[in-house]
This record gives sequence, structure tokens and C-alpha cells, in this order.
Amino acid sequence: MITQVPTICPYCGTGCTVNLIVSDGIIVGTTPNIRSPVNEGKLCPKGTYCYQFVHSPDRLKKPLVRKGDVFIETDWDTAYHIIAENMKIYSPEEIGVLASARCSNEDNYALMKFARGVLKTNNIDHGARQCHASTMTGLTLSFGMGTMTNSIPDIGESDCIFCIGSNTFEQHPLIGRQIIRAKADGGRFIYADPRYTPTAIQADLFLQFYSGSDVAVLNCIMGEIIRNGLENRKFIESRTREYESLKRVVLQSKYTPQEVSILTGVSREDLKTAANWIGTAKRCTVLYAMGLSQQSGGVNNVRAIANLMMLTGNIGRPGTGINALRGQNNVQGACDMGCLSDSFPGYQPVTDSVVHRKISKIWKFPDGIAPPRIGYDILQMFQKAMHPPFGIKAMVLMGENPLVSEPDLSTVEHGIKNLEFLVVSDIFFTKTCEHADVVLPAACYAEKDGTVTNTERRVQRLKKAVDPPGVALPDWQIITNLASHMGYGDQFPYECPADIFNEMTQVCPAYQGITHEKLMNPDGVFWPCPFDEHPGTPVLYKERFYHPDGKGVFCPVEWKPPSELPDSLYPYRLTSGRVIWHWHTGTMTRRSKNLADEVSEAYIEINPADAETAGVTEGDVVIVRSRKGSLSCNVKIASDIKAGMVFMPLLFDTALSRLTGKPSPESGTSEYKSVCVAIKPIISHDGVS
Ligand SMILES: Nc1nc2c(c(=O)[nH]1)N[C@H]1C(S)=C(S)[C@@H](COP(=O)(O)OP(=O)(O)OC[C@H]3O[C@@H](n4cnc5c(=O)[nH]c(N)nc54)[C@H](O)[C@@H]3O)O[C@H]1N2
Ligand SMILES: Nc1nc2c(c(=O)[nH]1)N[C@H]1C(S)=C(S)[C@@H](COP(=O)(O)OP(=O)(O)OC[C@H]3O[C@@H](n4cnc5c(=O)[nH]c(N)nc54)[C@H](O)[C@@H]3O)O[C@H]1N2
Ligand code: SF4
Ligand SMILES: [Mo]
Repeated sequence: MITQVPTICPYCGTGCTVNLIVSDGIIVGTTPNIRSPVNEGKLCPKGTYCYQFVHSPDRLKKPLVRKGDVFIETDWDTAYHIIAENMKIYSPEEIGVLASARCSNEDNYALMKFARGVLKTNNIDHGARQCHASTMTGLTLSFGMGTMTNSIPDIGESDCIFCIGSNTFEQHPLIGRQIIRAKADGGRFIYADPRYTPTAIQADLFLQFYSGSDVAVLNCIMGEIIRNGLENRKFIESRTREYESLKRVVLQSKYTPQEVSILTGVSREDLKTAANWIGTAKRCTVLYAMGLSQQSGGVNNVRAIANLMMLTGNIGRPGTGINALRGQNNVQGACDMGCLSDSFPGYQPVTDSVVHRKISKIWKFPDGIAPPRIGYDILQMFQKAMHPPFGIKAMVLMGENPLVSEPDLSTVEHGIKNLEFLVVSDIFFTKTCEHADVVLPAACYAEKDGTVTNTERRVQRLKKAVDPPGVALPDWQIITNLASHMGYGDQFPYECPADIFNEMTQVCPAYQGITHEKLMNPDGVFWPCPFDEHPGTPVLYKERFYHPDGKGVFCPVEWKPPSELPDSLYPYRLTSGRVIWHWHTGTMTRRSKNLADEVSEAYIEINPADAETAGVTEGDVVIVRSRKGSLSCNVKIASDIKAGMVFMPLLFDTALSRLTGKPSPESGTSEYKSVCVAIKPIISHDGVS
């Protein structure tokens, strides 16, 4: 029998609905869902082929335990017993937990409660730290909250889209479609990026600048808007504070188009045109992603964007706003669920005694929960693991592959090797699993029910299409069973994801009015949805910001050079990112034939002139060396990249993160987008070394 199960694509934060076509318990294909307001009957290649890894023969099927240097298969009870016995050995300060932007809200809520209630620790975090942490910090300072302000369909309503540091057409293709919609209605599209990406092809105005010069460009645009009287005085007066301080900074002579043009490589005319288009638009919207946030000055970049949109009054209406495009399918949800070292669900601070009391009362742990003290974030956990005997000694990881994706890899490697006990739950045996003591087989997206929250804060339902392989279980169920083994069955009475969701809505005010039943509607529900009759909130800040006085706060920022600048030893600026065909550490896309056929090896993209200087040609194998480490890969010559810059995708086990350095102290995010490197040929494409 053939059935069609509509569920949510497991890749990016766009959250498209994909119909999985199931024949006799096997997914044989997909069709795009026509009813979804997000993708309206379209899918990108990853969505189209998102079924191909599900039945891969090397899915994890049974729990594995380490015996010396080998893993042996075991049953669930033995695995739970080993974990429970080991967890008893360590104090709460010695345990770290990583949740997952790849897992459902229910999986993440269960793990968060397990960390705080069973293990009594706030040492819980996840990969969002390397992603939009700068956004959360920056936008919270400006607006009081750190999320995307508007909806995806809303972007198509804009008459000027300013996209900076987001390669939307490759990384959020179905959001890219909204840019085409806006353009078809006469909207203008400004694109700012160091590379001429597939997104740049659509631009009406392309600002190609050196990475790390965003604040200079943004301050220059704001200065021009003010000099030409295009600021929105009414909005500034009625909705914001601290405007005079912004004015003082952006009107300095160092931010005039003439000066900024020299610094960034963008022409004076183009800077002026950008200011004019943004300043005169009726509805201007910003799209941004890792190009802004993955820099040591990421928080300042985000504040500058917030300043620009308040200056022009482009907040709180359809077609306007700041659309900080979330990356992973459920990174928004994992943050909302409180998988952060400093907050309970709904960004309620762990240090707030009223919240602490309220949640303790709902959870009813007889021996209390983690004290109201901020825990370690993901990188602190690995750093602490490097310093036995006082640091982190045991970790539980769900759906994270830090040995490929974390920055400053030598610290992470060292930390993981030092751990006395490591549990990893994944759908495949990853590089990180190699260091585990227990590996748990998880059900993937297509094998479980639950909910996920996409980049627009739209909560949608995941629907089970097929059974998991072997004895694999959904993560929420693994955690529930483990909690029972550890004596907390009463606190984890869940029989299905809806039980968890219902409890979560009592703990998380922004989700309070959402139910699994309401989510039967294919439109989903946007949070905040604080009570039953509430329709949800697609557009934030219509009347007030989330600061207690309701005002948005201008936070002027000065441009600072990136933490490293090229010199004669390391002459190129390396930026890393993604390509449309693959997903991060590649565990899923490299097992999808149609995607792997497109790109199957790591490479470095280099401008033809730089290639000549470096003495390399297409297909050569080169050593790429930074101040932190080195790796080897193939050369791809590309005129799309600015001279002086090189690009690598992060999807292969080349451990690109060997090259990247320490994270920013403000947000914990690393400078992935600008690392200085040297390039040396080792084997030319004709085999001569
Ligand atoms: N196909 C695919 N899609 C994905 C992912 C994937 O792995 N594969 N991952 C998802 C995730 S988790 C995320 S976070 C998003 C990321 O989505 P994006 O942020 O769109 O992707 P990136 O390739 O990391 O970087 C975006 C752009 O930043 C530019 N850039 C580099 N340096 C600078 C700079 O200094 N300033 C500016 N303004 N731009 C700069 C790069 O040239 C690049 O074009 O993608 C999501 N979507
Ligand atoms: N150099 C460089 N490094 C980067 C970046 C960059 O731009 N440059 N970007 C950073 C960013 S933005 C991000 S978001 C991170 C991503 O880094 P990660 O989150 O570590 O990478 P992923 O490959 O998305 O996968 C996490 C793991 O989840 C597993 N998984 C998938 N579904 C499930 C499930 O249902 N249950 C369980 N238990 N496991 C599951 C996958 O098999 C995979 O092993 O990488 C960061 N690292
Ligand atoms: S745009 Fe994102 S959510 Fe939509 S199909 Fe592509 S990868 Fe999946
Ligand atoms: Mo991300």
C-alpha cells in the first residue's frame, strides 16, 4: 500500500512541509506539499532527497558499549544501567549535556528537564552557540528579544530587501523564492557579501566587500540616510531611545562613503544608492545569517542592523523587520525549550528565583532541581574537560557532532579525549561517536511524531511515516526511559510527545496557547501565543518592543578590524560556509546519492589571480595552513570570490575547524568567517608533487 505522510523537512530552518511517500513501510520518494504556506508546493534538492538516508544500511540499530578499543552491541536495559551507574559517580558540576537543533521540541524539552531535574546541572547547551548566539545577544540588547521579527511570506511583501551575509538561495532556498516574489512586484534587492554567490545573481545592487567590514558599511549607510533627511523621525521619537548617541557615531567623517569605500572596496556610488533605496522604501526588510553572526564582532554587526531598521522605522509592519534566518530545522525550538546554559524554556533566566520556584513546583522533583546559577556553555564544557581533575568529567550528547563542527578543534578533541564517560545519541556512527563509551541509536525525523519550530517562530508538526531501524527509539523516549532507570519515573510519565508538549506549555509562557490539536492546521502557530484563544504572532513589535518601557534602544557601534588581518605569512582571508547540496558534517547528505553525486570532496575556492600567485591550478591538492592548524584539500578556481579571499565548505571530515580560533567572549561564537591562511601546493592535478 502506498501512503503519503506530510511532515517537516529535516534540514534547514525554513521548515518546508514535505510529503513522504511510503510503500510497505519504506519511504520511496517525496512530493512537495501544496498546502504549506512556507513552501507552497516547492522543495529544494535537500528536501526532495531527504528520504534517501533514512533506510541507509549503516543507520545505528542497537545500543553500543565500549569494551576497550571496540564497541559491542547491547540491549537497552544494559545501556541504561551503565549510564545510570556512571552518572551516579559525578557531581552536577562535573557533567555536561548537549541538546540538538536537529531534534524535536519534545526531545529537547525532555533532555533539558533531564539535565536540570535528574542531573541537577545547568551545564546544558547546544550548537546554536556557533550559529545565532550573536543574534540573540545583539537583538536582545536592542529590542528585548532575539528572534526573527516577521514571517517568511511577509518577505515577499517588501519593496526593498537588504540581504547581508546570507546566501539565501543556497542555504534557505525556499526563502530565496520570496525574494523573487518581491522582485516580481517591483521590489528592489540589495545584496552584500564578499562572494558573488547564486544569491548575488538576483541582486539589483551588489555590494561586494572584504569580510569583516560590515559595521563600516552599515554605519556609512545610516550616515547617508541621516545626511539626506531620510530617517523616520516619527518612529524614532515615539518608539526608540538613545538616537542622539547613534547620530554622533554614524555621522563621523570616517563613515562617509569616500572613507568607507577605501576600507571595504565598495564604490561610493553604490554605498549612496544602497542608502537611498533603504531610506526611501515604504517597506524594507533585512535578511541576514552567518555572514554577520559568525565573526568576532558578530554582536556589533547585529546591533548595527537593528539600528538601521529602527532609524528607518522598518519594524512592526508586514514586509519590514529583521529576518535573522535560523539555520537548523529546529534551532529555534531547541533554544525556546531552554537548551541553553542560562535559561529555562521561553528564555526565562535560570537565575530568576520566581521562575525557579514556579518550574520546580511544576516538575516536582523531591530532591530539587539545579540551583539558580548559570551553567557552562558548549565551549566552556570542552575547555573544562581539558583540566582534570576539577573540570567536566562526563557528557551526554544528543544529535551533535562537535568533533567536526566546533571551532578551536584542538581544545574540543583534547577535552573529549579527557572525558571519563561519554554518551552519544545519533542516527549514524559519527566521528564524535568514536570517543563515546555508550552510543545510543536514535529514530530520525521520519520515524517520530512531535513538533519543530522554524525560523519564523512557526510551530509545526512532525509526523511519523515509518518505523525506526532495529531497536532505535525517538530521543524523547530514550531520555524518558533513562530517567525512570535513575528513579525519576514520576517526573517523566510521558507516553507520547503530546504529553511532553502539554507540560512544556505550562513552563514556557510563549507557547502557552498552543496545543498539538491546534497544530493539525497546516499553517502551524506562531509563538508568542500566550493563551488558548490567541491566534499567534507572525509580526513582532507592532506597538512596543520587549524592553520594560516598550522602547527600542539604539546601540551605536564602531567598526573594528577582524581579530586577524592578512600578512606575508598568511596572505589570504578564508571564509567557510555551505553549498546547496550538503548539510554541515554531512552525516545525512553524504548518504543521499543524488546530493553526494553533485559534490563529493572537500575543496577550497580561490580567485584566478590569487591561484596564479600561489602557483596552483584547478584540481591541485594543497595544504591550507592557519595560525591554529592545517589541512589538505583540492583547489577550485572561481572568479566569483574577491581577490585576497578564499572559501571552503564545512561539510567534510577535513576538520575545517582545525583552522578556526577561539570564540568571541561576548557571544561564544567563533570567527568562522575570517581566518588568515597560507596555501601551498602538494600535488598538482597531473599527479606531480
Ligand atoms: N545547503 C545547506 N543549507 C544550510 C546549511 C547547510 O549546511 N547546507 N546549514 C544551515 C545552517 S545551520 C545555517 S546557520 C545557515 C547559514 O546560512 P548562511 O549564513 O546563508 O550560509 P554561510 O555559507 O555560512 O554564509 C553566508 C554568507 O556569508 C558570507 N560572508 C563571509 N564573510 C562575510 C562577512 O564578513 N560579511 C558578510 N556580510 N558576509 C560574509 C559568505 O560569503 C556566504 O555567502 O544555513 C542553513 N542552511
Ligand atoms: N568551519 C565552520 N564550522 C561551523 C560552521 C561554519 O560556518 N564554518 N557553522 C556552524 C553552525 S552555524 C552550525 S549550526 C554547526 C552545526 O554542527 P552540528 O549540529 O554538529 O552538525 P550537523 O551535521 O547538523 O549534525 C548534528 C548531528 O545530528 C545527528 N542527527 C540528525 N537527526 C538526529 C535525530 O533525530 N536524533 C539524534 N540523536 N541525532 C540526529 C546527525 O547525524 C549529526 O551527527 O556547525 C558549526 N560549525
Ligand atoms: S528550503 Fe530548507 S526546509 Fe525547505 S526543502 Fe530546502 S532544506 Fe528543506
Ligand atoms: Mo547554524
